[in-house]
Amino acid sequence: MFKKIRILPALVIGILLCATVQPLRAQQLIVYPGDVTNNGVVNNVDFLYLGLGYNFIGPPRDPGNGNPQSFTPQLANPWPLILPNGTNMAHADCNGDGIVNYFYDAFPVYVNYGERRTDIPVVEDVFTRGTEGIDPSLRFNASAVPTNLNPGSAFSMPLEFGTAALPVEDLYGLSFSVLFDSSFVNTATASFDFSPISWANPDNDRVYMYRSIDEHRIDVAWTRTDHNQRSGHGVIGSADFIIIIDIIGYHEFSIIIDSVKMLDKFGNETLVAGDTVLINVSPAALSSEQEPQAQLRMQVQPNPAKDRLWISQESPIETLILWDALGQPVQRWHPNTNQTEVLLPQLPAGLYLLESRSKQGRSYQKIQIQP
Ligand SMILES: [Ca+2]
Ligand SMILES: [Ca+2]
Repeated sequence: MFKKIRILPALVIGILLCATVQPLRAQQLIVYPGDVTNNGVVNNVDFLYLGLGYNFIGPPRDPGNGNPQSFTPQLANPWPLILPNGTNMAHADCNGDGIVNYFYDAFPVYVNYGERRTDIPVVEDVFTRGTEGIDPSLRFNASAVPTNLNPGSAFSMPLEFGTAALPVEDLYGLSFSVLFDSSFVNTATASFDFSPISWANPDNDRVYMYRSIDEHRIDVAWTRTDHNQRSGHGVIGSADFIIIIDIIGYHEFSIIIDSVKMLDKFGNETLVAGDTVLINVSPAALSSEQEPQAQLRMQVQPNPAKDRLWISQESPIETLILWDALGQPVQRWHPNTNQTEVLLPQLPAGLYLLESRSKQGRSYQKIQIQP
C-alpha cells in the first residue's frame, strides 16, 4: 500500500517534469555555423565569443541536412547557458557536437568568415576606438625593421599590448584589423604568431586566427580558453610580412591597427588605442639574395598524409612548421638537415600548411591530412 502511494507522487512529478521539459526541447534555435554572436555576420568577434564559451558542453544538434559547418540554417537544441551578449551558447557550438572547442568550432568561423545572413537585418558589430595616452595601446614595434626595405623582402614586427605606464588589465580576448594603405604587402602570405609564452598566455592557454580579407586588410583574433584573464604589458606576439615585388619607386607605406576589441572573461569591453607604423620601401630592384627564395622547392611525400611526412629540399631545413587552416602552428621541428622524416601529431583531417625555413628563405606546401 505504502509503495503504491509513494509511486504515485513520483509518477505525477515525472509527468510534470516531462511536461515542462518537452516544450523547451521542441523550441529549437536556428544556428548559422560561425556566427557565434548571432548578429547575422561572421567575423573575428565571433572568435572572441568562442573563447567565452570555451569547453562548455550542452545538448548536441540533431543530425541535420548537409554539412553541419556550412553557413546554412541548422536546427539546434537550446543550451541551458547563455553568452555574455545574451545569445544562447548553442550558437558557439558551431559544428553541433555538444562542446565548444577550437578544432571543430573555430574552423566554421574561419571558413564562413565574412558571410552575412540575408533573411534578417545584420546587427553590425560596433568598434569603439580608444584614446592614445588614456587607454592601453596595441602597436607594432617597428624599431627592428630596416630603414629601407627592398621589394620582395620579408620583415617581422613584435606586437605589443600595453605599456608600463598604461598596462592592460583583465585580458581574455582581443580582436583587431590590420589595414594597409596600399597593396604593398601580400596579405595572403602575412602570418601572425602568438605561440611563444607571453604575459598574456604564461600558461600557453590561448587560441588565435587571422585571415586575409583583401589586399588591404587582415583580421586577427586571439582568445584565452580557460576563463581566466591576465594583466600585464609588452609583447604578446609577432607578425611577418612580405613586401610585394612589383613596387616601382620609393614609397612610405602605413600599417594601421584598427577596429580593436578587447574583452575580459565576463565579456566586458575595455577600450584600446590603435596605432600606425610607417614602412619605407626603397626603389632597389629585387636583390640577388632574394632570388633563391622563389626557387626554393620543398619536396613532401606522401601527400595526402596520415601519420608521417618525408621532406627534402636543396638547402638545410632549419625549422619546419605545420600550420592549421586558421594559421595556428600545430607542430614545429628543427631538423637542420636537407632530408628528414617527421611524425605527425594526432590531428583532425583537413588541409594544413607546411612551412620550411632555411638560410635561403621560406617555402610552403599545402598538406592534406587524412584520418
Ligand atoms: Ca557574429
Ligand atoms: Ca563543437
